[in-house]
Amino acid sequence: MSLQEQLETLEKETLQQIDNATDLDALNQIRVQTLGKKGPITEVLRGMKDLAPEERPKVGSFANQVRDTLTQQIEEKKAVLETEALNQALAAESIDVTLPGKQIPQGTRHILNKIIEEIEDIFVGMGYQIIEGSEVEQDYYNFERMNIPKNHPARDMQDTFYISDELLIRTHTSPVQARTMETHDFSKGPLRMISPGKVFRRDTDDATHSHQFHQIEGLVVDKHITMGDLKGTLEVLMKKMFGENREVRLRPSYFPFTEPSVEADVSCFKCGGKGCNVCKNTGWIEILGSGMVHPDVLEMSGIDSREYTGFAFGLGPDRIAMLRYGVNDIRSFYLNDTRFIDQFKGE
Ligand code: 2NL
Repeated sequence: MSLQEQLETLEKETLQQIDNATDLDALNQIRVQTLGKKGPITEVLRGMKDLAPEERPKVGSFANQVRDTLTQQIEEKKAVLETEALNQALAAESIDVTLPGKQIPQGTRHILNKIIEEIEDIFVGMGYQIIEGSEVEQDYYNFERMNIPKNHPARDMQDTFYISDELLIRTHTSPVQARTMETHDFSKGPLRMISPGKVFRRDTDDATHSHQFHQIEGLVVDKHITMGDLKGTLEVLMKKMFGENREVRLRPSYFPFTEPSVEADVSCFKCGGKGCNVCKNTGWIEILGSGMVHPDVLEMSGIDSREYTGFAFGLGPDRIAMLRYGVNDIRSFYLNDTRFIDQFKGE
């Protein structure tokens, strides 16, 4: 077979192969095999030196022509296969944007935190500082400084979890206030603070008691602070929490750290005072304990009780959240069951 004939056969066969190629890999293989350095065309061009000189231009130009034709055909086929591959990928990977998306579950604030933050906002608006302290406390700050010495009967009601004889988890947030009173610089102005946080007691857990619950205590110390300031402050708090028409009633009570001590009631937010199931037909809801800071408590914090007076109160956000949202078991707050808090979404 002459070189010319070999090239014709090669062209014919390769064109057929190109036509048959179904993917880019196969096509690339054809290209390498026919047009590559070790391929037949290179081989033919290399064999030209054995030809008669007058044959060389003819065979050479034919070889180039075959190479150009094959190169062009491969390029064209490549474009076709690439388009096909792209269309296939597009079809396989197509996304139906009209399908409903995957729902990302959205959480909600815990109603207990909602109440706490609401109360914080009210007091920040009246110029109070919010101060959080340690849940682990010394017996000294938790009890002694609150006028509850060892063996005082009030320790019975506030038994707690002891880490050692002198270290415990706090039964109220009062130690935060005791610590603040001893460091406050009264030359810079009065002390106005609230301390929200977790507190602990050795209570048997039932619908209204939990061994861990929350407290927000408030404290104002300055010259000339009176029970009138206390009542006015509580009225602002209750009106903002339960409605403008609420009234506050004070009843005598006892706490070791206040003198005099009072129990504060708010007129019922559900019936307005006529009597209903929320206020147990009394028209009033018991809401917090408070009083004038005991002079001994001031003195123990290094404050001159002849010059300074103060009022303090303590309230339970768990109880307020239960009243507001109609929750009848305090333990629901601590179950970590999202079905519970989800009920109050959007409230
Ligand atoms: C209640 C009663 C109360 C206080 C807390 C207090 C703090 C200092 C000085 C004096 Cl530093 N008192 N706190 C006063 C009266 C009552 O809590 O039944 N809470 C739920």
